[in-house]
Amino acid sequence: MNGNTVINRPFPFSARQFYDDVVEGLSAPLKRLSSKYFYDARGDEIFRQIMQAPEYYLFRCEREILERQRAAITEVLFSDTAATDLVELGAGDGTKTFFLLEHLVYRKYAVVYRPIDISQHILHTLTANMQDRLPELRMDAVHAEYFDGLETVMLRPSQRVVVLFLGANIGNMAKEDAEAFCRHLRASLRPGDKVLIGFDLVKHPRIIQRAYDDRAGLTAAFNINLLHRINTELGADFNTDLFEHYCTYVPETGQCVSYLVSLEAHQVNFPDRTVQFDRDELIHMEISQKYRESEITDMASKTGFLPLRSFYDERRWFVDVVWEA
Ligand code: AVJ
Repeated sequence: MNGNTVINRPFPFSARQFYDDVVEGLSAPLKRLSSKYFYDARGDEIFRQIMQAPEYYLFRCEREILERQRAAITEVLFSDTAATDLVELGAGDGTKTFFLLEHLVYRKYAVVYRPIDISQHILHTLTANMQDRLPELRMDAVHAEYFDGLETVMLRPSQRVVVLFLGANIGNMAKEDAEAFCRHLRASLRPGDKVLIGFDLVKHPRIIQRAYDDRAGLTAAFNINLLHRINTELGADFNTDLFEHYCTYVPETGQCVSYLVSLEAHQVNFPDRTVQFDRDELIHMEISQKYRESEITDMASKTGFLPLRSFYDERRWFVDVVWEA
């Protein structure tokens, strides 16, 4: 049971799928690439540096919540001691989740930790870290996209399920997509199952803008790295010097959007086609949606969840909500 290995079921995406997505995105009138492809080994590394960047407050806010309020969070999430599958969507290296897991192990809760991530590389790091720091923790990592992974986990005989969706990962979806996501999540759960979702809250626009435009250029490198990945894995010939990262935050919509801007007219070759770029043409790379409290409550009621409690950091810049299915 406690194999502590990374399980590859089902494979998250094939090179074919990646190629098709990239070609489709770059053929659209407004070119786009999906931020879900940011996380190769190098992307994982850059993201871990972003989490340490002074401008990227999200990580520190949520760490504060999970570190200081883990007892209260555990009480709401695990109201009794029934055996539970603790599923985490987009677990990453588990630095913040560790605080919760440590508490659960210490209090001898009957949980199996089932982290799901699109990056096989980070799951190996996560598994090694947990094995090292919490050897008694029962865990099985699943290399998959969110719902494929969740489906795999839900195939198991009926244990209670708690789903963690931390870090404002939900922000990578536009609001309508996040709503569809929550509806789907609710449909995958049984009444009484619970979720803990991390939302980044609206705040002074400059603070948000800077989090995605750090002085050290980590966010820029994070975006540019996807072009390198496309070169390496799909045989394209992007010249990354011809692209610059640009990001803008619009307070009315709560959307922070990242782009790569083509600095000159040029073309990029793929094995079976070429893609034309105009000067100043954009590639839409990533959305990081920020939420008002009322929007979060609305999201719960529209998607069939009952809000139980909200946990904030001291500055109220970030919230982890517990909802019941
Ligand atoms: C991991 C999706 C939460 O949108 O804040 C960080 C990714 N992108 N800096 C975010 C990210 C640029 C991050 N999430």
